[in-house]
Amino acid sequence: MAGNMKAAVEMVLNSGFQLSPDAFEYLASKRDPDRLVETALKSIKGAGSAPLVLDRSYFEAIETAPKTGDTRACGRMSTPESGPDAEPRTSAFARGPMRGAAGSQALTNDLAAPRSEKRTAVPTGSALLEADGVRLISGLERITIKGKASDFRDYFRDRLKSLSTILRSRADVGGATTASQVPDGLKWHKVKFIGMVNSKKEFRDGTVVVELEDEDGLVKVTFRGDDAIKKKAARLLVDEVVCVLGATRNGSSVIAEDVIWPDIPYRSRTPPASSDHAYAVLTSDVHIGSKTFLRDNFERFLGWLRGEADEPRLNEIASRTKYLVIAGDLVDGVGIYPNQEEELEVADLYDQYKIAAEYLSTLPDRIKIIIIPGNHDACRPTLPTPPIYSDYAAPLYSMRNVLMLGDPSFVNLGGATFLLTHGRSLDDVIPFLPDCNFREPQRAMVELLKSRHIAPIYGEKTPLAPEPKDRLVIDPVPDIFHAGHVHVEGIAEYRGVLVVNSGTWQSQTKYQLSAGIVPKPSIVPVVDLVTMKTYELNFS
Ligand code: D5M
Ligand code: FE
Ligand code: ZN
Repeated sequence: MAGNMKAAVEMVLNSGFQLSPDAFEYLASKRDPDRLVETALKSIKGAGSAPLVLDRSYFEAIETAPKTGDTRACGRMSTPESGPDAEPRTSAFARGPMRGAAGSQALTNDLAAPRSEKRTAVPTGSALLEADGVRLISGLERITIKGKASDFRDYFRDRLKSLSTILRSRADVGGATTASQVPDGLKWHKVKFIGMVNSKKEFRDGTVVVELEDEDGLVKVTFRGDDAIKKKAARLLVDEVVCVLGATRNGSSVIAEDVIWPDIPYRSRTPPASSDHAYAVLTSDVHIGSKTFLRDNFERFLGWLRGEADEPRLNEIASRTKYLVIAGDLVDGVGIYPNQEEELEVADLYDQYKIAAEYLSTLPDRIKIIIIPGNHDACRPTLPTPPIYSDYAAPLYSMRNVLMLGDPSFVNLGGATFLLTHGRSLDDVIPFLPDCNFREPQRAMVELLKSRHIAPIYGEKTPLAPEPKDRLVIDPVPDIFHAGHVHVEGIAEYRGVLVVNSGTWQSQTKYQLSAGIVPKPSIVPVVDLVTMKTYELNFS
């Protein structure tokens, strides 16, 4: 692919948009596709609506628009219907970059990566933190997407490979074949195979039919009969990787008897040698800049961390706090959703980060602050997400006790391995997971651990970057899995892993009111890193 085509595709994907196959072909036939894309992205920025999939006609119209005129109104922007059945699914391995997230996320593209971001290495402060018990495992990668039509095929191939390896490490998956190796034409032949869920259909009588695939083919799996197997079928998410046990019926069709998820092994953690109790304070979704930011509560929280509480026991915990982890949405951002400006108290993104840094600067230097991006932050909208742009968040980058990481990040703090992610995919998985809801996001987080993936479903609200290695696979198994995004605080324990959703500092927004989302703000989970005992401190 010509260099400028590569740049063009990269620009589109990094801005969170997708190209339809015909747009891809059209751009590839042009001498300067990168300039065409640049113009298109600018026009989207000014358009106030949010397309996701850019098709050929869009670029054609941009190109034929009068050069001096406003190109905003030109071109057709196609937004795909959301939902797994909105369009016929093709094999994941044949998917181009046309399937993708719909809706609100695309608006975040109003924010272009600042130019300086491309030239300068991002300072992170990591060197300063090593002496403080901070060991980074991953989270600072900046992977350049090749920009080829085959990127998604390679991405899903890696997802299947990584999750198959995890599955095969289980004793009960031993000897499993892959989906395409299921024998054709043999009747009532016992089979056990691994595949990625390509599609799932539920029928009125309760029967569920799932297609499981690998690169070389797919097999149709029918779930019917007792409640136990139907329950397993109900839990299957599209695009996750599982092992199915069953019997062949005819052709390449199988009746399922059991499903095995990659899952995490039971673990008992050896506490760090130190008996010196160090605490990590977990928070997220501060939304500085929003009119609904609960400033008084947040200031009370910071006051507690500075040791200003009345209760000696609370001051004791504060004095032993070594880490403050912020799992995204530190600020409310700008241009994240339509008419957001009406709900902003601080309309300038630079000012929002300046205020954030002023707040965090009031904390003692001994508290190391780890920050990852959320969908409201100044960052690339696709997952994995590199750290917040250093241009916008410069005041944070200049703080010696702040470590800016990407989403997801694996980082060891005081002997405990944290998996940090903002948790955007919770919006995608919660509606599909039985027994999960937005009032207890920690339950869905446990399901993500079972799937061993941070964003199993592709094509809903969470846009994924087709990096050659699927960094959203949960590996290694963390001691603490920390996310936010849902604005509801909740804690669970699953097979020795502490699962925390850290809530918010924002009261109910207009959107949340209309959608019936009730936030649980100003509650802060605090973890004793030696015993893993947790406390929930309420600052409302
Ligand atoms: O998201 C906070 C929560 O509210 C999260 O569960 C998504 C939901 N939310 C907020 N705004 C929207 C819109 N416009 N569409 C769908 N869902 C939404 P946060 O990332 O803080 O905005
Ligand atoms: Fe949020
Ligand atoms: Zn969020």
